[in-house]
Amino acid sequence: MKNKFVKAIFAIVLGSALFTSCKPKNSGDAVSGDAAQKAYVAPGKYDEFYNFVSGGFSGQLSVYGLPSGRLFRVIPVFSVDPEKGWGYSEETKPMLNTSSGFVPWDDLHHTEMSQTNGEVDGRWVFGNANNTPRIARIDLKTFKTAEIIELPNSGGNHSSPFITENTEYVVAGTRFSVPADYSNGDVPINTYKENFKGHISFVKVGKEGEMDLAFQIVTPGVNFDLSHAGKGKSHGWFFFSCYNTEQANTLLEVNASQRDKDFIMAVNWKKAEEYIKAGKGKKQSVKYAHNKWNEKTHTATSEIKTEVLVLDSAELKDICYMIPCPKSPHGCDVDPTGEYIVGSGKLAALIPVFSFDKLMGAIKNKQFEGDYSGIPVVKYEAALHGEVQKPGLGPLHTEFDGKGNAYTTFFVSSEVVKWDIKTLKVLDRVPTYYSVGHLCIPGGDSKKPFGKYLIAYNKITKDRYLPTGPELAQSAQIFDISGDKMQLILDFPTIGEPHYAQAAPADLIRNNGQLKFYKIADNNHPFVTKGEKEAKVVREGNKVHVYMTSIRSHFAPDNIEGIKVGDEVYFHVTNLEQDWDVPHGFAIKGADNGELLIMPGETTTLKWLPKKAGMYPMYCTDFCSALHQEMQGYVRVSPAGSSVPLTWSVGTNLPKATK
Ligand code: K7E
Ligand code: CUA
Repeated sequence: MKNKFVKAIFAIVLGSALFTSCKPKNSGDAVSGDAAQKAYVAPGKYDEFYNFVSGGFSGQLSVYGLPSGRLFRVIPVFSVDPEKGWGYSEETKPMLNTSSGFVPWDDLHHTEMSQTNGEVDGRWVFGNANNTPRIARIDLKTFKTAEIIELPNSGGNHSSPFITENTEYVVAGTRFSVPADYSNGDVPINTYKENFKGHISFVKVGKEGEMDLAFQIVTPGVNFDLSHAGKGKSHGWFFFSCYNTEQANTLLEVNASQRDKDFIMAVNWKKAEEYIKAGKGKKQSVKYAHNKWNEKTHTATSEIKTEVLVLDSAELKDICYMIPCPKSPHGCDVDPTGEYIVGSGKLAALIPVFSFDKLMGAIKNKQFEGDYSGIPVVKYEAALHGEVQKPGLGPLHTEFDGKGNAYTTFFVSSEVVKWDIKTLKVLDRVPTYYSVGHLCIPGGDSKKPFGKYLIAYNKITKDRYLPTGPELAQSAQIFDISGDKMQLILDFPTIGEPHYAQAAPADLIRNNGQLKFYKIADNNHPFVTKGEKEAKVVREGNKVHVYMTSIRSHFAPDNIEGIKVGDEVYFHVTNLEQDWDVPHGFAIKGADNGELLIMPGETTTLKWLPKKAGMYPMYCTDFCSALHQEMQGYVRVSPAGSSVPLTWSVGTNLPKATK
């Protein structure tokens, strides 16, 4: 009892340390002479790497250049973005559909790029939605979200979206265990131990990137935190860190910090595939949305699916194994050879490194210390390669440089520590400003890291930037890691809160067939207007469809009369341009949504509900030519029941309408 109390106090003290973190010494003089030169990318020159950074609670993904830290683009993923009309145009709304309806926000923590043979291939980047569990695929030819799949039986899709070495699967584990969707969830919360279950999802990725929820594995109720696929020799396995193996349902900061060790769960997914083939999966009825963007119709569709195959980890004894891992592990990282698995206990004072070969031996020789709700628990020492002693405080995440070194972030002691994977010796440490979370080395979680730079993503900037009111910037810091010692070369503020990130050589993406514009001839949007002559306005009851075109520097039509209060007006704007980087925008006064930003050759729709009779200007929002400011028009709105005829024109005066 007393011991428990002491433990609780310890947890609280450590908890507040986690909260505040310490400021490293010598924070002022960390930048040395040639840093500016190393981060400098001359005007007109390209960066060496693209950096895809999660936006955390912004729900977006942002794209920066390395080593300049220049921001190129914010890609809307799980959150609406009026800048691009994402979630505001009729075509994009289905992308944010879920089994709970339209969900216009989420929390994106992890990005993961597609791989071929364990190497980053530059085709897609995946992102997770934490809150309403989803996985998105972003197409790197268009830098656009192409697909979103929802995950049933989950709550808090945190250990996601990590992929296997040939992008066979994108894999996700639930953070919150919950009663499965196919069971009765209306149960007392304190029945966690009986009723709450974990589910991990295997989403198959097709040749064109199309996702399909292949199967799930049901596990005991714990919190899955992070994961990574095995690679090379460990290809076919997946590793998930889990905490709250105490199965607490309240005050987790104390109650989920009781056990000395939680687990890394090793999953033999090749075996799971065999069981699925052998018909061992149970069909469960669930509801989840699957949303796809179509590049020909320039429109998203959302389909609600109703079934998933579930394998039971307690029944099928040889797909899941628990490896004890000290103190609420967070990061779970696999080195480029696939041999070493690094667990980072948030409350641990050491880093355990497990050996895949030893794990296989331990499983073969049944070196178990019992089971955890039916899942065999491998003996800690039997799977352990060794421990990094006294590396720092609060290890979170590890990346690799491909030269035998690992780099781990420490939130509490605010530093990045470099250590040797084989000898487990600490080689170097540098302070971060401050409270680093994730880090990224280009290709740093693949078989072939590109090394050179390390980016630390920090939670707190305190005194690093000019103050901006109650909330200060979050930031990234770039270190040159080409030498023996890490060298800080640049700080840059980020959009949203950065968590995990990926980086790839610029050429890989620049030369992957970047789309410059959509061919107007291939535009199959149901409301496309392929030339100005086809522009028209069609009334169907109270619905009015405006078939509109945009080209430098006018809309057709640009004068519309005969719209009435009570109408539902749809502006289907086709951008007729056939040239790179000539979007047009569209906005109309009083519209209760965003603008449209229409790419060349694309058709996009704005829904507008005029509420009052009057004159409504509309205009192009993107400075497209010298006469952009002339790119405008008027819509006349008359009272409901008015007899003003429906007319439209461009370049001619409308006939005088009757009163
Ligand atoms: Cu460490 Cu949500 Cu990946 Cu952030 S998580 S730091
Ligand atoms: Cu089109 Cu401005």
